[in-house]
Amino acid sequence: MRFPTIARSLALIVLTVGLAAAPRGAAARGLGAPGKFPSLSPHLKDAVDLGRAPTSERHRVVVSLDVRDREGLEAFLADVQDPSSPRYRQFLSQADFDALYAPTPAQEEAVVDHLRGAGLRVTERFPNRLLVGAVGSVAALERAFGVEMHSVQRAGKRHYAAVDEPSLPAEMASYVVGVVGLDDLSERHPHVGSVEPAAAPRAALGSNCCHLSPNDVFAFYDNTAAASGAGETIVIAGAYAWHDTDNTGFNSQWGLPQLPAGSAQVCTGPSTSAGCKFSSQDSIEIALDVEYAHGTAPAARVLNYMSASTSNADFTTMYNRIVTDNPGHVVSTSWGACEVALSAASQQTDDNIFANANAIGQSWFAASGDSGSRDCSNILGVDNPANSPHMIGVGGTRPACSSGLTSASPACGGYGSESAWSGSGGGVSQVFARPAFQSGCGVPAGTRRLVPDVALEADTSPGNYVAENGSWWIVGGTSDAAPQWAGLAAELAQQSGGPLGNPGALLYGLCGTAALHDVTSGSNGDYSAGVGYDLVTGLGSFDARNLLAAGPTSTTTTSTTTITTTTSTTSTTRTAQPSTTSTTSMPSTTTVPSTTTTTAVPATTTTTAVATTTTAPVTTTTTTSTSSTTTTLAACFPFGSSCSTNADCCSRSCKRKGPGKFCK
Ligand SMILES: [Ca+2]
Repeated sequence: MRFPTIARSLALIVLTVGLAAAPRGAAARGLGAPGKFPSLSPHLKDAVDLGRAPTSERHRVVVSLDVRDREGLEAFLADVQDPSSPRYRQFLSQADFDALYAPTPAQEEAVVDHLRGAGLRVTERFPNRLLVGAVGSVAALERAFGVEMHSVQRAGKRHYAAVDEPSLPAEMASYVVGVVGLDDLSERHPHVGSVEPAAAPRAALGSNCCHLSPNDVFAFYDNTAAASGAGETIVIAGAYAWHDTDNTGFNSQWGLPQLPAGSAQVCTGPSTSAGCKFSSQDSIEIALDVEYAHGTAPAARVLNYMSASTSNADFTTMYNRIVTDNPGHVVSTSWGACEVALSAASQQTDDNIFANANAIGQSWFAASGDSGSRDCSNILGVDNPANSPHMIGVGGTRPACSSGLTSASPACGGYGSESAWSGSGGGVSQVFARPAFQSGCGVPAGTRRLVPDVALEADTSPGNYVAENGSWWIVGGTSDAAPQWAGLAAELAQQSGGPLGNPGALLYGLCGTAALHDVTSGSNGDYSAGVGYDLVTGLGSFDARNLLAAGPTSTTTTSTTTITTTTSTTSTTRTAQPSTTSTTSMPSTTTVPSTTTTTAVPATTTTTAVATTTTAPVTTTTTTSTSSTTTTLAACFPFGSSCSTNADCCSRSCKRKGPGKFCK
């Protein structure tokens, strides 16, 4: 939005004041060094200064600590996806990651001490030490970071914002990425392209014909259910709760099993947070996500990790909870914000979290946005976090069934063709460098990260049936596409007998094969789809049967040790290789594919509210909306929680300290 001249000149005053005065009073408090990346909101230049913020206002921030040995971490992430490397698929435990690549305990302790010294309350600490969450008054924030907090107005709304780049004690500047949450000028949005009410599907197909159900996309993308995600967990990273009755109604309508036991909703903030509640307007996103992730991989558990709010600080906290809880191998997010609206510090912080995720074997998928090549107020740009090099960005297509999807024959007959969806987010990142896996397949020359990596059906026409708040809706957007790719990844992980990590190298290596449908027509505005990789649909969409056939399989390789020891021993290691390549001459036997067990259980889920401070015990609130059995989330207690066995602490251990035992 453009502002009148007077507003723009006031906006300039904000910037001028900020630059001239920073860091105001900071030197006196031993501050003076900025973080490694700018934390100020890019939107500050469009905002009108309303003067100093009331000192009693309280805000939540996240201080981000950088990974150690970034080069070593990136080399590991390349090796762990390279079938010729001895580190292939040897993902790290979180404890290994912490020891090798996390900020040091002393660094984290110094940040905590600094925040407390300024009068802030530290609310979150994490095993990977990448974030320290804190809350406090404007006065305390100004003391901690040497900034002035102002009230500002942008696009007709009142906001708050630091008008100076935050400063830190000099010794911290070398390892602090920056501060997230010193303004509320941008927030996360769902990538639901369009929502239209629909009459109950099939019951009134006449005027309502014809939209896609999970069965239709199952047929379209050749999903045979040979692997249906059994034993896997798909995590939805977003905000707002689902209604169990929407899930049960949706699954009954389409003949799907109900969500498997262990499916649950996890609030990553205080249990009273708005982002952890059902919202008749905003829960459409989670409804779409859970229904189509489940539709793609019906035997996989689904967890809804809910951010306390749509703020960047709360989303960052939620992302890191998914990594440090590590409740599943596959994560999908359909929430984003335009790259040009987010600070570099915020984006680097989240990217570090996603790098940790990839290192422990998690595969993350993000919707690439619904505004085509102009993601932000008609400005050429891409969407975050789909732009992260440790994320698979998922764009959108318009599908055409080979037959059916008519009133007379409502079922989709199978794959006909696809063209690019005009809303599919895509383009060139101005923030991130290109990941090594993004090569070949006609990827244009250059050094910047390109978006998206892949695509799937997303056009609002024909659109997908979604049940939410007791009603049926027709929904489109790249939000359709990301959870279905996550479902496919759950099937791949099940087949491979272990986590995939970032599947970028695998997918780009499959360019030109029957595993992927190359999309060659259509445009998202500034870019057109074409042969090979393009900035609208990436590598294209999947053929599930063929991609599973080309993907890693679970193999048991028996290798004789060559080191002479006192006794001749054999060691059995479990490795997996893409079935299309032969990289070893060692004898191998392929284990039987996992038996798919589809268990229909009552779809009641458990809402687990985990206390946000790492020193507080876990509070579990069980909410049952039906009288049927309640499933229970295998709780993953945070660092410092009381525990009885190691299993309580997931990747951590339960150790005695004083009179009790705690997760360490
Ligand atoms: Ca293409």
